[in-house]
Amino acid sequence: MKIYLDGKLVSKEEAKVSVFDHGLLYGDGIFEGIRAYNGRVFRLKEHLDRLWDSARAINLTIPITKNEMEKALIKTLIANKLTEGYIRLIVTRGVGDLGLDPKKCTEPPSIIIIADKITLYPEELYEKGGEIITASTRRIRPDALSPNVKSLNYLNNIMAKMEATRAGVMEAIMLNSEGYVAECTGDNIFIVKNGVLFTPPSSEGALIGITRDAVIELAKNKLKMSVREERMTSYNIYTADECFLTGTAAEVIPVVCADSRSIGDGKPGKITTKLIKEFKSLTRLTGVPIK
Ligand code: PXG
Repeated sequence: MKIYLDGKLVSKEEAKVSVFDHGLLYGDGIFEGIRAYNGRVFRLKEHLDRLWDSARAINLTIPITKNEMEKALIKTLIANKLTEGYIRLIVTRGVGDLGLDPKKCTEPPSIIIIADKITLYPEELYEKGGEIITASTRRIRPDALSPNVKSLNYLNNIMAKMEATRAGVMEAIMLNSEGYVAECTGDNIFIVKNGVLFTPPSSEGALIGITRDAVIELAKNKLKMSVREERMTSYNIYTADECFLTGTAAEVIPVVCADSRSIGDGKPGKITTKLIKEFKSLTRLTGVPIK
């Protein structure tokens, strides 16, 4: 396995960062999780735009251009002979001292690109649907830290994920500080009610997921559905006709049970199934070629 680290492709063993990197000391840095399908990188421009927005929001200057980042990413995929897989882009604040102040980071931000085969959710989950719970861990308030900054600090999401694991379910709903549904720990959440697709807006604490955007487009353009970004409560989830999650890793995954309530008829919904099919074909036919 070859890892891109600050302009060089190195082995897994050589791919090390300093203990004084503020990415480690403070979670001061940003990342993206991207996927390649069938020899193409899915929505690469959108991922790079989001990474650059995260950087701008935390006042971090990425020391290369988007074009150079794209080239480095493609080079990493080719070096690992991957035409499908998961790509993690990481930019840390860089090496500094033990103080918080990023001005003390004397070396430029570290750029890391890891490309690997993806560990998928079991196929059975897509066919039968999965179960979720509501975590007691709340999403950080969007007025404290925007959910759109994909920072290296995922602690509250990790604590919520541990609650899901402890409960033996695939994911956990995270509520915002007011108790409204924000999203899941690494996925966005959607419901279908009376033929309309609903998902919480970013102002409720949801990351504007790239998969979320793709699914909204597919619902509008291919399924001719009305889509509403609206505040929702647990009640809306429990009484939904259908529910599903979206994310780069999970793609579109049906939810058939939430907090022990069966959703709809307890099977993946018709609209969910159609969206899974549309999303599959979109990922196979579009994207930046790996060459
Ligand atoms: N919400 C959060 C909090 C996320 O971290 C999503 C939604 C979905 O966004 P995309 O753009 O992927 O459709 C994410 C996704 C993983 C993993 O390995 C995924 C994410 C972060 C860390 C790990 O499943 N981000």
